[in-house]
Amino acid sequence: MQSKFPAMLDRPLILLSNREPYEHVHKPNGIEVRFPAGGLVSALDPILRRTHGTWVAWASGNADRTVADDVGRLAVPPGDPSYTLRRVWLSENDVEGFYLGFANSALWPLCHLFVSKVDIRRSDWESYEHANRMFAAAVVQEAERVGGAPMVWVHDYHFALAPSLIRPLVPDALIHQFWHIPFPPPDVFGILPVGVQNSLLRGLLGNDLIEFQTDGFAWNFMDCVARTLPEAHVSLDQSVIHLDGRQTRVGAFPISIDVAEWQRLSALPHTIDVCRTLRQRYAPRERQLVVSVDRMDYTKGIERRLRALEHMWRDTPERRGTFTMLIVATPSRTDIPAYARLERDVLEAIERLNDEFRTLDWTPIVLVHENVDADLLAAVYGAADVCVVSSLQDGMNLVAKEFIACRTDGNGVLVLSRFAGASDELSAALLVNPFFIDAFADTLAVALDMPRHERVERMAALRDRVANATIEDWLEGILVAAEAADHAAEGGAAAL
Ligand code: GDG
Repeated sequence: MQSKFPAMLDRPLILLSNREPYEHVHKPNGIEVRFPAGGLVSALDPILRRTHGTWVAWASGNADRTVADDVGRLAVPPGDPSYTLRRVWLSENDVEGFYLGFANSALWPLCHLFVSKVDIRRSDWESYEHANRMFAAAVVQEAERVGGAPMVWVHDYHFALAPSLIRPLVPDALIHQFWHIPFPPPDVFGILPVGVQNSLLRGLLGNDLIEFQTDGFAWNFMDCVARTLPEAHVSLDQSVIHLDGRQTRVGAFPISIDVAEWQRLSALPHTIDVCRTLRQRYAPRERQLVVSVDRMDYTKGIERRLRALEHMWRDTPERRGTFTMLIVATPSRTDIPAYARLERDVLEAIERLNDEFRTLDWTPIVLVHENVDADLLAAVYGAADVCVVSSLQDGMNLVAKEFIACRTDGNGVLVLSRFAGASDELSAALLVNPFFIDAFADTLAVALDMPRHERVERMAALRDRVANATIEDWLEGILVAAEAADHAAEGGAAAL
């Protein structure tokens, strides 16, 4: 494994993300450790374990202070420590303005093209600036602690300003950023106040390299820079932007999963037992099982999925009772009104559909609305005849890849939104437009009726793709590009 990361071994790694990989919370029986759900943490924790670096993140747990030292450091994973977690404390005001406010009520909906959900408040923006300064200061401190010329790897839309704040204070650092979510086209980006647009883009251009999930998002970013910052020089054909005597490279690096880990989870005796129980309970005899796994987020198209099911059961009554829909929807950002509304609407819709279509021996939709362990997810993936990913916009979508990795039996159908970044790679899935409800229902029917030889053929193609583009391959690709950006920066002044 180590041999795949030669470049990273040269520089100590400091990773910055909003979400921390381990959160400590007070429980009646003492302090409990939680592993927050979400694509970012699932993808990056294995990398930190292998590289023994430092992860700087927001201390979100109410017992986080108790288990960290005075500065906020502790060794993780608990019980088997291999890297340093540096926690950053945010006040309630910071959480409100930076996290719930500008990051998740302005940037998140903006980047996912939900313009009607974008809320811009001056105080949220000021809070975003303040939080970026605090996290950047923590990164600088960690850089001083570890010494040498670090590789600072910033993650996501919470920290668009951090790179240009860190750069002058750690001049030897190689700084790059992975943008996990879509990047919007200029017309949508232009909804932000002009000063905010400038700050965000200039902040991001403090990076040596910016990694997006797809070419489309990388082009959107370059387009936004070209239109917003006339003083920047954007070279589209070379994917390089020059500004203020520095250069930033831009590229597409589709994220993936730890395939071996998901295969290990799916082979555990406990997982196999749960898988069998799920089938006995929800898919007895000829009945099929359709599953979905998401954070409860309006970008994931959960409501559209329910509408497609309703359409199908109403229009083709003979389909009733032929399959059960198991929805795992993990609570997420419940303090934001749009999320609280979504949760209420989804729960109501499920209750209504179950009331309307249920029979004596069939409950149409089963909802698991809690954070579950990864081995249970592996059991859900393994038990499914069909897995549905219906995102309205999605940077990548790891669930699609996890489902494929868990299908060591070579069976199972993936129905995948063409608005998820994953659809660029997973063309052997049944691609669907979740906005077009009739066609969505038709595609579900095709998935349910697919002959075995076609399921197996498609799954073989999907498994081939995922096996050849794992999280290690993703990391290697980024490190090679970061190293190239590093060398280019050394000779960069001459090139200008
Ligand atoms: C962002 C981008 C991009 C879900 N519920 C539970 C749980 N999960 C895990 C899944 C999967 C992850 O959360 C969800 O990943 P996604 O990729 O679907 O989505 P986001 O959280 O929105 O992530 C996305 C990703 O970043 C990576 O770059 O793909 O486009 O939006 O790994 O398994 N995990 C556990 N319990 C749950 O209840 N343990």
